[in-house]
Amino acid sequence: MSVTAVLGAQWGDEGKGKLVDILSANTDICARFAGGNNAGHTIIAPIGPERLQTTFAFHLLPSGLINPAVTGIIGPGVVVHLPSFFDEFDTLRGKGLDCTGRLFISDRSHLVFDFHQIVDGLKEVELGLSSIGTTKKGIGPAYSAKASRSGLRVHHLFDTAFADKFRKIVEGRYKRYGHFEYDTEGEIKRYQVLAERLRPFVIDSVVYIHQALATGKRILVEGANALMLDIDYGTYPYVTSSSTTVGGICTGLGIPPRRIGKVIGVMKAYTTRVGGGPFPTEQLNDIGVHFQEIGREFGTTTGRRRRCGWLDLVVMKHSCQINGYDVLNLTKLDILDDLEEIKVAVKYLVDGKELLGFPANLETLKTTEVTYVTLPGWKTSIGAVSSYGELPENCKEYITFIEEYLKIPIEWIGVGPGRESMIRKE
Ligand code: 2SA
Ligand code: GDP
Ligand code: MG
Repeated sequence: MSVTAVLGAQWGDEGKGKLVDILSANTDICARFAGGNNAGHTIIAPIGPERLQTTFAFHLLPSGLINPAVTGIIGPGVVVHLPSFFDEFDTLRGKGLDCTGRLFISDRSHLVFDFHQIVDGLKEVELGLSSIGTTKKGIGPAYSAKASRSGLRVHHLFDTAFADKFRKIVEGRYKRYGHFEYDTEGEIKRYQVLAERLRPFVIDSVVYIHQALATGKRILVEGANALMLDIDYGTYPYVTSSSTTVGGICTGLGIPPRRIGKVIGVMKAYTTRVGGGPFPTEQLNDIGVHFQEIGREFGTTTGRRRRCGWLDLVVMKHSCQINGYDVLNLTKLDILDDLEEIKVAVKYLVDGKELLGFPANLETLKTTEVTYVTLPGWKTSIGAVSSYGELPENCKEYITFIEEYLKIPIEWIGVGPGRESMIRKE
């Protein structure tokens, strides 16, 4: 099977980018199927003849592009803010990573405009105390337009009717949100220029991907955001607006389910989330601060401080059921190095009765009591460990506990941010 998928198993920022970068060594094509430039994937890798250790932040472009032999595809399920697309392209080029001629975008991808970003902010203000805590990148408004069949896709940029359609859509936004500062005519002119620059990047991704599959090319699918932010299976409405699950690969890239081979779930050794919404194992105490500080838990896109808490295996079970991971990548295990004891959530109780799944209703979640198991810490630095056998016994016990609970093997273990800090457990 030539399609491998890497998906976020919790609330995002599990370290998907790092695994995608590692797997790219054996990949021909790296493709994104959902989300937009709300995603933020940080990768630390050597580049150029001098092998200079460099930090890259990917938002819209697939992280696999660090390998110069990889072709990147932005699929139809992705929403694209063109100015950000080119900014990212140019920033990468400035760091020595040129993606010219090996990055393509589907003609079916929907466009995110600045007015979507303005509306994103206005919607958050309307929500007041129950705001989602979005990245304000216009993701929700762009997917709303897509679902209500009033969005503009990449191919529309090349139609003579583009300007008229654009004006009509902005008028519609004024009717809904009142007048806001926006230079509609200036935007239309800007998009004429952007469209010309984009032309060589645009493809029919269905044809491209199916030719690639037919000729045995290896495709690596990079998830953005994560299962608990999925529009259907996440903590709705505190979610993003796309299908971040395995199903999103089929709809967002036009790949049939039977062509998807290995599905790898990336999970952090503890839990983080950015923005509002429920977080049953959140630690608003020294432990939470420890994870934030030692784990450097700040947003890659917005710089926001991430909320932190213990590993939640009830969340992980929900995630495993929906995505059917073949194997897992446990990341940031090194961040637990100093802890005396480590807690893991294993059960949710409501009125003393165990819930069989992660509840849909957030009101139910408010009355949920979390049951933890406490495991001993290893109090040793594992940052320099390069094989499973060298890990401290208590650390191995933590890994085994997770594997036995989820009944899924952990194949990859992250012990530091760099490309080299990844243990493969065969
Ligand atoms: P949006 O902007 O409409 O998708 O926001 C909806 C919710 O989804 C969350 N979300 C994220 N959560 C974690 N990481 C994300 N990417 C960046 C990163 C975030 C950043 O990698 O660090 O830089 O702040 C991401 N993108 C969206 C968001 O917090 C809302 O809860
Ligand atoms: P993504 O959105 O899932 O790709 O994750 P992010 O890049 O937003 O956040 C993960 C952060 O953790 C990045 O800064 C990574 O460099 C870092 N990271 C990834 N894996 C590890 C690990 O195993 N240990 C440590 N200490 N840092 C890691
Ligand atoms: Mg991230």
